[in-house]
Parts: sequence; C-alpha cells; structure tokens
Amino acid sequence: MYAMLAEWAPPWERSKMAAFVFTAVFLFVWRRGRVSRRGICLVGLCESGKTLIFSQLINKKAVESFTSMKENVGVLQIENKGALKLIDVPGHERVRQRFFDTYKTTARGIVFVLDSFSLNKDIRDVAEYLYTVLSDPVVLSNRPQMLILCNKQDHALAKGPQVIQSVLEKEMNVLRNTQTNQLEAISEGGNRKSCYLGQEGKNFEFADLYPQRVEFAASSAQTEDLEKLKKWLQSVA
Ligand SMILES: Nc1nc2c(ncn2[C@@H]2O[C@H](COP(=O)(O)OP(=O)(O)OP(=O)(O)O)[C@@H](O)[C@H]2O)c(=O)[nH]1
Ligand SMILES: [Mg+2]
Repeated sequence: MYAMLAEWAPPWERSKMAAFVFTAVFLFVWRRGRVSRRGICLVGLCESGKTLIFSQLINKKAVESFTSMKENVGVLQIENKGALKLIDVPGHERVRQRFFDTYKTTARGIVFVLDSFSLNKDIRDVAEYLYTVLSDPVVLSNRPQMLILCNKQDHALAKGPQVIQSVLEKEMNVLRNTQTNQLEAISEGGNRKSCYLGQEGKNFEFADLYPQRVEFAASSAQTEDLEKLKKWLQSVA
C-alpha cells in the first residue's frame, strides 16, 4: 500500500508519508500492548495483607490465610471497563521474584501492599523490595501504574499514607546512595550499568519517577475498608 502510494508521490512527499506510516504503526502497536495488559499484581512483604485483600475482592469474604508459597489468580469485573486479572504474589523472599517475573509483563498496574503498623520495624525491607520492583527493567519499560497501599489502618498506631510516603522517600534516598556507590565500585572492574531512580542531584521523591505514576492510599482489609483501592482499580482498568 505504502509502496503503491510512494510510486506516484513526489520525492519530497515520500519522506512525510514514511514518517506518517511509521508513527501510525508505532501508536497502533503501543496501544495494543497497553490495552492487552490486564493484570494487577499485588506485591509486598509477608504478612502485609495481600491474600486477605485478594479474597475480599475476589471471593467477597475474608479467609484465614497462611504464608503463601504460590500465587492466587482471580478475575475482577470492573463496572463499565471490563475485567482485570488480579494476581496475589507471595511475599516470601525465596519465591517472590520468580512469581513476579512470571506476571510482570502482563501488569497494567501494581499494588504494593505494606503493613502501616509495623513499618518502622520493616522500613529497610519494605524500601528494598519497593526499589527492586520500581527498577525492574520491565516495569521501567511498560510503566504500569503503581499504588502503594498502606494497609492495616484499623490498628491504633498505624501511620497514615502521607507520613508513610515521606518515611519511604527518606529510606529510598539512603538506599539509592548505597546502591549507586556499590554499582560504581563494580563498574571499575566490570561494565554493569546502573539504574538511577528519580532525579540526580536532589533527594529521592516519588513524583520524580514521572511518567511512572505512584499513588498512595489507605486500607484496612480486616474491616473491609478497601474503597480507595477499588477507586484506583476503576481508574486504572
Ligand atoms: N489488623 C489487620 N490485620 C490484617 C489486615 N490485613 C491482613 N491482616 C492480617 O494479617 C495477616 C497476614 O495477612 P495475609 O493476607 O495472609 O498476608 P500476605 O501479604 O498474603 O502474606 P504472604 O502470603 O506471606 O506474602 C493475617 O492474619 C490477616 O488476617 C488489616 O487490614 N488489619
Ligand atoms: Mg499471602
């Protein structure tokens, strides 16, 4: 088709046509890729509440859960938007990367669940896992939307999403400095490329990950308060 059109077109029009065809094909392929990604991965440390959230959303009831060693997959119908595939990725350190690798290419969104009560104690582990997810090559390329879900808000001493955001930004900053130093040390001998999250020359902020969108919301799976998560799912679907 392009060859036929190009035959009668004057030479100066041909490059314009080629650019137009290339852009159209690129947009078509890019949009198809995005539309076909319907997965929502629930990730986070052990005991943060992923399986309880999963069963509240999919089975509409609470189940007693134990440390998951395999994933749970369910279909979530979103009003006027079609279906999303919800994947509860186990938080156990030994298996979580394997399961995330299996599902990350299909992720339209990622919900990073954390325990808002035990955050002080677990801050380093939470930040490390979050850093690993955000700097994953597939995540950096597809930019699925990200929600950091501050769960267990029913606990009297739970921290709110705003406080959690600033605590996490500080910890991610420390982690980024450590990782950059380590990678620089490695690259003196080898040629490993570093992945720098955020803007150089300033402290880490989630807003600097743009066009990767990272939002924060509160929830309590125990008291079935998942309204903010449901709103986010509606906007992402
Ligand atoms: N108080 C309170 N407890 C919760 C909440 N959400 C989950 N829990 C409890 O926390 C414990 C762990 O919840 P799970 O859903 O099994 O945690 P998980 O993230 O799936 O953990 P792994 O499978 O090990 O990755 C369970 O006893 C839940 O009942 C919440 O919002 N508030
Ligand atoms: Mg679980």
